[in-house]
Amino acid sequence: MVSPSIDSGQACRTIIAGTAYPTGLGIFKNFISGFGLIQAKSIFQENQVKYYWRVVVEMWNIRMRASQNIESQEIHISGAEGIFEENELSKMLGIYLKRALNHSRGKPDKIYFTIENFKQIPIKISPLIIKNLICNSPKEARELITERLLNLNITKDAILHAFSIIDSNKTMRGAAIISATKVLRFDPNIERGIRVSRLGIDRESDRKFNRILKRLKINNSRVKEALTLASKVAYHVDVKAELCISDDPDYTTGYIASKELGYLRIANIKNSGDRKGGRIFFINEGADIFELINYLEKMPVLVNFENY
Ligand code: WAQ
Ligand code: MG
Repeated sequence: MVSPSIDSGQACRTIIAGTAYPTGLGIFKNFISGFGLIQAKSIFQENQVKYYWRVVVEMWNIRMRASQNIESQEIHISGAEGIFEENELSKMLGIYLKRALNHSRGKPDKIYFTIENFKQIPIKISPLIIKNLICNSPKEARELITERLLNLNITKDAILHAFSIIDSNKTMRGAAIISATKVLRFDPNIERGIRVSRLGIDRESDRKFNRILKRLKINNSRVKEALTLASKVAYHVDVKAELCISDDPDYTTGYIASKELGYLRIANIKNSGDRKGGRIFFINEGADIFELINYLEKMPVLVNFENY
């Protein structure tokens, strides 16, 4: 058996001695150790077997949500999600706490944090392409959204269903999952919706991402988080499109997104001061709802900008 060599090009933090098992071309074998997750990869080069080892740094998912109690009802103020390395946790907790305490929807009286370690290796996906549409009014924006979604074979009934959910007075903290053809809603708790979780930006491409957004003059955490979420959602085979309107009264740019459309930003999607907003996922007929919700909530996904 060939002894393992260290691939210095990978993000090696700790060198671990161990035995590699031949796993076939390009296939990773994962082990959990006290140090973290180890991947041993074998590749064949000129009839030689080489084993490449790397330690995958343990990742953490932070979830924050802030709410206000009004007449015994928990009203959603803000939320945030991300995947981070352990050494980033305290910095990110501070950033999320500041965000929760200074939000345009109001002062929360309860802030929940979930900080969860996971061992599953995130899948890496490419981001949707960013495009911009200048709209002069919410009415014009809705006409345009309708036109684009009809082109994706989403029915008029489904589009009106989506707008009626966004226009309702009860702001959810998650997204509604609805049929792209009929007036049907699938997420089990319609007061809450489904929260897309375990998503983040691949550190290896973060600098490139910042450069791209700087060039577009939109380098801020709101755009980064929305594009990351839209990319994870659109990646699922049964998601036809997403519509997003912020529930923050001071943020009037929203988007529609899909594999075909990309991430289509729409200015003046609502009037300033409007506290209504939400996210809607239009899905294919016959989709496995349980599997889809599991993917959205549980599957760790990192967006990588290397090939953008
Ligand atoms: N999963 C599912 N739904 C969510 C999540 C999540 N992780 N986070 C928020 N939502 C839903 C929830 O219903 C909110 O009320 C709604 O989305 C809006 O959330 O390119 O700021 O955080 O300039 O207010 C998009 C445009 C901004 C960014 C979106 O949304 C750009 C935004 P907000
Ligand atoms: Mg909001």
